[in-house]
Amino acid sequence: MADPFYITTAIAYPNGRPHIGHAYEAIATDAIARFQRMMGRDTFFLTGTDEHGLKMAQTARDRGVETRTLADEMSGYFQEMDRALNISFDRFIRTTEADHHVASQAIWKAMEAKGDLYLGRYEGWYSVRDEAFYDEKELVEGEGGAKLSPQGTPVEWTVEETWFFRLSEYQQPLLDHYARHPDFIRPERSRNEIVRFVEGGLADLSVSRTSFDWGVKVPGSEGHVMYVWVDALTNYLTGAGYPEPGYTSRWPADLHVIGKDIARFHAVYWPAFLMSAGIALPKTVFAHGFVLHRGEKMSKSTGNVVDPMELASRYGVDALRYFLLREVVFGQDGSYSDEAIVTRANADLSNSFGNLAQRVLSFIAKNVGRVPGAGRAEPADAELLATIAAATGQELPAAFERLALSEGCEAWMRAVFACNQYVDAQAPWALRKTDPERMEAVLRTLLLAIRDLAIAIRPVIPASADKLLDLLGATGRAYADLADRGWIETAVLQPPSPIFPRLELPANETV
Ligand code: ME8
Repeated sequence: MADPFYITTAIAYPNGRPHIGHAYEAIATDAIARFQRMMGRDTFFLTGTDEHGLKMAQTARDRGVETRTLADEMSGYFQEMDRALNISFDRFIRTTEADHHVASQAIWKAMEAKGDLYLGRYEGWYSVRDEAFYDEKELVEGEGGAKLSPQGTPVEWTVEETWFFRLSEYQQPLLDHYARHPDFIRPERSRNEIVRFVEGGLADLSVSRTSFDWGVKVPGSEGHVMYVWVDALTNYLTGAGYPEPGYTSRWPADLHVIGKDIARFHAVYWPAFLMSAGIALPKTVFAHGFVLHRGEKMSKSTGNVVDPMELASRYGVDALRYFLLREVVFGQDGSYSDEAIVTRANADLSNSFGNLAQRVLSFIAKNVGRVPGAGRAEPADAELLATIAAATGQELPAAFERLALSEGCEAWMRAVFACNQYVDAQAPWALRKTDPERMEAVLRTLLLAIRDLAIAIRPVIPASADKLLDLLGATGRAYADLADRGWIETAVLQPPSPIFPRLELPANETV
C-alpha cells in the first residue's frame, strides 16, 4: 500500500456565500493534495461545511428560513465553488450528516469516560460571529465603549447550565507536545502565538449549549447540544471513518490547512480533545494568512467582497489559482486586485510559459510536421535539460514538500526563463535553412523541457497543464515520470492551440 496522506481544509460556515478567503484555502489545499498524489502518496482530501451553531441559527432566523434550508442552499454554493475551481476533494463533508453525529457523540463519550467533562454553570462573554467565549481580559473596547472580542466582533454576556471540558488539565501536556513536535503548529509566527497563549494558563471550556437546539445532541443529557467547535473539529475524524476501528488507516491527519484566525481552536482545543479521548494527534496544523483586497480586509460595508467564481470566470480558473499561489506567500497575508491578477498571469503564464509552448509547437507544426528527430546535439541541450530537471524534479518538489508554495512556483518560473533564453540563443528559425539537423535537436530538447515544466506545475494549474500535455501526446503525469524521456519516441503531436490567453482588465476597472 502506498504511503497514506490525509489533508483537510477548515470547514466553512455556510451562513453566506463563499468569498475569496474560502477560495484561497481550497486552492492552496488542493495544490498540496494534487502534489502529494503526483508524488505517489495515497492521498485523501477532505473539505466541507460547518453547519451547526448559533451563527447559523441566527442567520436563518434573520432571513426567515429554516436553519436546514439555509445550510442546504449555502452548502450547495460551496460545493459549486469547489467544482468550478477544480478542487480535487475526496469527500465534501456536511456536519449535518448522520455519520458525523455518530463520530461527535463517540468522541464526547470518550472524553466523558476519561473524566474530563463535568456539568456546571457558565457565565461569560460569547461572540456569535466567532462562535467563541472570551475572558474579560481579552476584550477590547469598540466605538462608544462597546465590548468587542479580540477579533473585533460583538460579544454578549451569556449565562447557562453547561458541560465543561477540563482544558486546564492539558496545559502541560500541550506544551510538552509543542516542544517535542516543532512541526505541530506552523508557521513559526502561529506557533509562537499559541505557545504564549497556553503558557498564560488555560481555563476549562464550556462545551455545550441549552439555549438552542441546532447542533449535535449531547449523549445522555437532555436539552444540551454540543458547542459547535467540538462537533466542527471532529469532522476531521468523521472523514477518516471514526469511530469504526479502520479509521486509523487514514488517521492521524498529516495536515490541517486553516486560516490564522482559527489557530487556537486547532492547536489548543483540538489536540486537548484528542488527548482526552485517547486518539492520536494530527501531524501538522498550518495556519495560512488572510487574503486582502488591495491591502484591506473584505467587508460587506466597504462593498469589496468579491465572488471568487466571478474572478474565475473573468480571468480563468488557472490564472486565479496561479496568481494566489505565486503571489500570496503561504503562511503570510497577501493582497489581490484585478490588475495584480492580470499582470501576474500575463507575465508568467501568457508571455513566458504559454508563449514558449505556443512558439515551439506552432514552429514544429509548420516546419517539421512530426516529433523532431535527435538531430545533432550540442552541450547547450544537455545543460538546459539539467537545469529543467533540477527545477522540476528537485527544487519545486522540495519547496512544495515544505509548503513553500510560492517558492516552488518561482523555481518553476526560473526554469521557464532558462528555456526562453535557450530558444533565443539557439534561434531554431534561423537554423531551418542553414542547419536542419541542429534545428531538430533544438526543437526536440524544447519538447522534452516543456513536457517536464507542464508536469511539474500540474498541482497549481491542473487543467492547463493537462491540456498542454495532451498537445504534446505525453501520457505520464506524475513526478516519477520526469525521469523517463522515452515518452518522446512514441509521442504524437496534436495541432497546437493557445492555452493561456492574454488577459485584459475589464473596461470599467480603474487602475
Ligand atoms: O472559521 N483570507 O469558518 P469560516 C484567507 N467554520 N482565509 C480566510 C479569509 C480571508 N480573507 N477569511 C476566512 C470557520 N478565511 C469555521 C472553521 S474548522 C473545524 C471550522 C478562512 O467560514 C478561515 O481562516 O469563517 C478558515 O480557515 C476558513 O476560511 C473558513 O472560515
